[in-house]
Amino acid sequence: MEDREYMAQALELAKRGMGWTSPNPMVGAVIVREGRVIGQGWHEKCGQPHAERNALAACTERPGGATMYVTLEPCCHQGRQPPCTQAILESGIRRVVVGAGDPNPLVAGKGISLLRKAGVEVTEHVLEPECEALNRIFFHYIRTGRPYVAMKFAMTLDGKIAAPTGDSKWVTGEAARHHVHQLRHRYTGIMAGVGTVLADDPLLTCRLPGCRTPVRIICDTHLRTPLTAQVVTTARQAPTLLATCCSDADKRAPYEAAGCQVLAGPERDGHVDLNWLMDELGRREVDSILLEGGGTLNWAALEQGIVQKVLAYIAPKLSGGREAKTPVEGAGIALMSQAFALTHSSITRIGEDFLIESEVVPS
Ligand code: AOF
Ligand code: ZN
Repeated sequence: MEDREYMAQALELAKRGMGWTSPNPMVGAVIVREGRVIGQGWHEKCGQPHAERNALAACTERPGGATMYVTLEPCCHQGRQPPCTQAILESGIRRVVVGAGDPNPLVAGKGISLLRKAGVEVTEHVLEPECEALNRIFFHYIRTGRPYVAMKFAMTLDGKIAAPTGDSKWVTGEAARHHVHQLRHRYTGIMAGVGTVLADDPLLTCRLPGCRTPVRIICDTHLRTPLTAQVVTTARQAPTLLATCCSDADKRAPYEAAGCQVLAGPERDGHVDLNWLMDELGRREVDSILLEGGGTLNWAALEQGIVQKVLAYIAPKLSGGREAKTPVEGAGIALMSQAFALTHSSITRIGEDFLIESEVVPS
């Protein structure tokens, strides 16, 4: 087998950590000697051993002289875990094949040069685009200190997220809705606006078995979330954070008593300043957010430049109605030439519906 094939195997292993490793990356490692896989492992959970140590621990033969395939540059710093470079050197591994470099400033090429200086042969950039794509969230978070934001919405083919009456159960079919729950498992936070809470009283949790519970972030400028809303009454089972501009301690107290965290900050255009909020959430190790906003919050998020990805579920049906809600509202752009540009678009069929995924071109 070639380097690329073993790296593909390491990538598949890395994906097993999906949803559990944040704010760490997903990493997989395969150890090969004379065409035989003698050990493999992946980073299973943040705070637990890295992929390289798991692969070494799983070796069925002594790894001296073998080759290690790893999707991310081995770390050389002491974090929650000891440096992987040290484990590699102690094991006697002779060659390391790396997928992507680690942009963490504590590593950033130093892991690879340390191995080379110690006499280990290092081959870089094997399946690099795939290895980078796997960790878009980690790469964004480690570079900016802010969460990677994916805007998700479901609409009819004529661009409505609800009927003119406001009814929205359901725009997409069961398969697409199941897919959204899988997404919720992958993101550390789910964000919605108070308008969505008032209209739908959503639970905003992941309801798949064995799923991680995301933190629910509600943008609520004037603290209008009802104390009877599900996101408040269930705050002790799944964390809820209310982001507000209201600094009135008396108004905040009942939410805090119900187990919610209330973050008060500056206002921008009459709403919570989303750039401030992203900095605050990044500091709390929220590396990723699934934005399930209505049109107002979605527009504000786009306009304030905090969105990295768009996930549009499109149902092959028509609603009509001039007043029916659309996914992105606000003032909108003046000229089509000013539209937010999207790139790397792909389309997938999910049941009867379609999912278009695109990345936002930074402006
Ligand atoms: C690797 N292999 O499997 C992972 C790496 O706090 P720690 O010790 O877990 O370190 C986290 C950092 O280590 C993280 O920011 C990233 O740079 C790297 N993650 N490195 O060699 C792994 N998960
Ligand atoms: Zn490591």
